[in-house]
Amino acid sequence: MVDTIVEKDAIIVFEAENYASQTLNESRQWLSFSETNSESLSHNFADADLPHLDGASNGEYLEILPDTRTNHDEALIPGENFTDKPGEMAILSYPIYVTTPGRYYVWARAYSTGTEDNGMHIGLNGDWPESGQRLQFCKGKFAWTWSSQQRRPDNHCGDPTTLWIDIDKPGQHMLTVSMREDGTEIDKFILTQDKNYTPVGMGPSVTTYNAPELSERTALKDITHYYKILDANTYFTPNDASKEYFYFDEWRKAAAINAGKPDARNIFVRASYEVPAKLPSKALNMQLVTLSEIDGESSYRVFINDQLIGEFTNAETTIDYSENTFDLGLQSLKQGDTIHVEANAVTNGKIPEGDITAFSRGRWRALVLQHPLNKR
Ligand SMILES: [Ca+2]
Ligand SMILES: [Ca+2]
Ligand SMILES: [Ca+2]
Ligand SMILES: [Ca+2]
Repeated sequence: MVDTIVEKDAIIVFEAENYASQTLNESRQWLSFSETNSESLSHNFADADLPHLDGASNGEYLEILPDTRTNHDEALIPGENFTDKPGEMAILSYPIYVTTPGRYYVWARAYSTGTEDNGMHIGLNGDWPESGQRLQFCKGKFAWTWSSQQRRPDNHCGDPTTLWIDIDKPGQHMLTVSMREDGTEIDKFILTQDKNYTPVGMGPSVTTYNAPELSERTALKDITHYYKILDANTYFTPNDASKEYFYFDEWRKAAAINAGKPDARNIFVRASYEVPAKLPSKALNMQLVTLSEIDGESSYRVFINDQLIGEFTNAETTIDYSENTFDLGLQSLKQGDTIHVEANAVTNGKIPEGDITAFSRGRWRALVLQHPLNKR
């Protein structure tokens, strides 16, 4: 994917070759010439000049071919090798994201080797305003040259910054370029609100935007899909007998047992959730996500009402707080059912702590409800 073109401080800079689409190109096409693609340098279309990669920004540019009118002696065929009508032939489109609306003077960097290969039209959002028509390159033959000059009946070469596009509101716009003369070569564009600005050399760096990397999830990593995540903290409440031992470990995002209290050890501590409303599917798959701990292998029991539906023990681990996902299978739940999750705090005798060894804390993160496989 091509980088997103954006405005930065009232300037928009992009490579001609990074267009998003090309349309109305049945008889003339903008072709890429690229130093990284040697095939692009040999073609069999009518053309009067050699490739001009030397000094091309980004090592690539476009030329509109075939070029069947390279000088005054070759026939001018309107609608084929020339068109004074903007938006009629070989339209390149560039989505640009603008934050500062206003008048943008358009500079293009072109390479011309004659008098019949040095013009194009600029448009915006499907319109081709008079101010964007007939961008003309007179000076700088046989060299990459910037121009913002509009060809006028009384001045064929035009004057600097006489070609512009008015952007009336912030947001996404479509900058367009269409053919005027075949054989025209374009390298790069600059749109600027600064009327006194004149580009030099290859011009400034392109103004593009790359979104920063998204943050990846750190919890429930094995859960590939879900109808609802019943996280321990939001949905589950300890019963009276468990209240004094049960707590939520904010740091590790898990329900836990306060194993610092001797009474809390080696017993099942229960937290419960009552199904408040009708669920969308007759049966949902259930998964319990627990955390392994190095000091003990906690066990878990899950009940729907009085019925035990699953019983698991964390495997021994060397990585503290790594997630385990236990499958409870398809379960039918209805309004008013209560789901109980129980955990215990145990020691495996491996981690000394004072006179005894440390206890695990029966940590678990969530009970996950999933649509059955055929309804994901
Ligand atoms: Ca050529
Ligand atoms: Ca031509
Ligand atoms: Ca040419
Ligand atoms: Ca270029």
